[in-house]
Formats: sequence, C-alpha cells, structure tokens
Amino acid sequence: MRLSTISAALAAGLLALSAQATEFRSSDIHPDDYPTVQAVKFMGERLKALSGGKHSIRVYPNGALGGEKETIEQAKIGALAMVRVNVGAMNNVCNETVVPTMPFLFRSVEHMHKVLDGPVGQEILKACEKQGFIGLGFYDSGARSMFTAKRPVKSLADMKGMKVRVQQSDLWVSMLEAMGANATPMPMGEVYTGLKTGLIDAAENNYPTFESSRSFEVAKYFSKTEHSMAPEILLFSKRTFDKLSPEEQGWLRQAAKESVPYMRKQWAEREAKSLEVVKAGGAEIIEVDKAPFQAAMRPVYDKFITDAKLKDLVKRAQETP
Ligand code: GTR
Repeated sequence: MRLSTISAALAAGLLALSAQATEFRSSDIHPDDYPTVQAVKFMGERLKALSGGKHSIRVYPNGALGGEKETIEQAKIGALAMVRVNVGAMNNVCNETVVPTMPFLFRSVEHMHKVLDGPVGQEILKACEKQGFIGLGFYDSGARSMFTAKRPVKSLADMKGMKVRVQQSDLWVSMLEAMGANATPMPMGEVYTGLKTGLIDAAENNYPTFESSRSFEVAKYFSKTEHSMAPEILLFSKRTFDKLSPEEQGWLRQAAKESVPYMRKQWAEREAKSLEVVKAGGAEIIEVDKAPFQAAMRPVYDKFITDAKLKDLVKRAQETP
C-alpha cells in the first residue's frame, strides 16, 4: 500500500471517530449478496439498535478497500475499523489462527460449530489481540475443495505438479505442497484471470466462492477433497476498540454475536444455491477418496503445530465430541 493511501485512510478513520455518531468501516472481498457481507450488515443494524442510533457499520464489499492482506494491515494501524476475512489470511499474522485452518481438523459442520463456539474458539479469537485485533467471532465458510481447468482431480496422484492458487499463507503453501502440487499464493481477486490465462491450473474453495468468482466458467472440474473448513473471522481494530467505552465495546461484541446464527442460516442456503448454479453452468462435481489426502497432511501438522499451546488447541478441538 502506498503511503498516501495509508494517510488518507488514517485520516478517514480518525475523522469518523471524532464525529458524534460513528460509522465504522468494514471491508469484505465478496460481493454485496454474499453471506459474509449480508451478515456484517445485519451486525450493523443490531449495533445501531443496541447503541440507540449512535453507532453503525458501513460495509465496503467487492474488495473496494483492498485485498484481505492489505485490509488486515489497515485494521492493525487503525485506518480501518473492521475486516471480515478468512482465517487463512491471518495465518502469518496470528499464529493461533492456523488451528482452525488445519486440514481435516473438523469432522463436520456441527463439530466445527462446537469447537469455534466453545473455549478453543474463544482462545483463538483472544490470541489475535496481541497482534492488534479484537476477534469478534467466526462465520461459516463450508468445506474447501479443488477445482481445476484442464483435467479433473480424481486421486491424490492427480495433484502432482499442478499449479494451484492458495491464500497468502505459509500454511496453505505447505498443504498444497504436501499434496504434491505447486502452490502459488495470490489474492482471491486474481484467481479468475489466472485460471483463464493458464497462469494457474487450479484453485480451491467452497461452492459459494467457486460460484460468485465465476471460476466455474474457467475451471469446470470440482473435486470434493473437502480438505479444510477454515472459517471466516471478524476482526475489529484494537486501536479503534480501545478508544471506545466498555459499554460501546459491549454493544459491538453483542451485535457480532447476534450476527453469527443469522450468517449460518444464510450460509446453508447459499451453499445449496451455489451448487445448483455451478452445476447448471456446466461444472462437474467429482467424488474423491479423501483418505489419501488426509494421510498426506501428517507432515503439515508436524511443521505447523509445534509449540505446546498449538498442540493443546488442536488436541482439544479433536477431542471435542
Ligand atoms: C473465501 C473466503 C475469502 C477468501 C477466499 C480466498 O472462501 O470467504 O475470505 O479467503 O476464500 O481463498 O482467498
């Protein structure tokens, strides 16, 4: 990010804070109708009601304020109040976020909800504080699977040498390398063109993003590897948060909490709808034997789940019934 952009953003942030009623700015790379954007808007309505009209949230969708990596940096310095990103985008920033990103950690949506709603989830959110972020909650993101342009992935062997776009995270690079692929980190916004021009052979994501990014038009093979259920995370700038009163902080936490069940409902509906859209658009949904993929992820756990804290979080997540 250029310096002029930073100072302009900073000025805008300060200006918003000095005004009587505060409109917090929140970024999202997804389009307006995506469940994450809709949920943060709902959170904004709840915040307005709880604060008696004093505070509100304005969501900037479509990556209008930048990609996930840049907007995380903006939130850290207080130039932006809030970001909704995937935990993957936080992996290199806040170590504990690798836990819910880990391959095949969650056994089902119910298991994921239980872990994230419980103490493990709370500890991960809290851990982001030392990096300058108040973790307000997690949103669903379904399971991520491979989609390829030229040939389908039917087994682990098919991954060999494939150029796969990943999120800008060392963990994601390792995961795809452990599958035998050539991992290429890049922002989400470059995936469609990358697939179209052949810069990359494949990417991986959930149905709603496969659909909304129109990737299914250029990569029609969707192989259900379901290798990670890395959730979305809602992060508030600690710098901005610390300037608020405990009462105002409470409203924010409460509004975020209330937006979670709203989001989950929207998410389930959107997943089903997106699957229909991509199938109608010619995507081929391929069942894959996941066991070899899961077995190949052992070294990734050895490499990233190193210290006692991370080992404990993973163990407790796995042991959550
Ligand atoms: C989506 C997620 C985004 C972003 C994207 C990606 O599922 O909602 O926040 O992380 O994946 O792969 O970059």
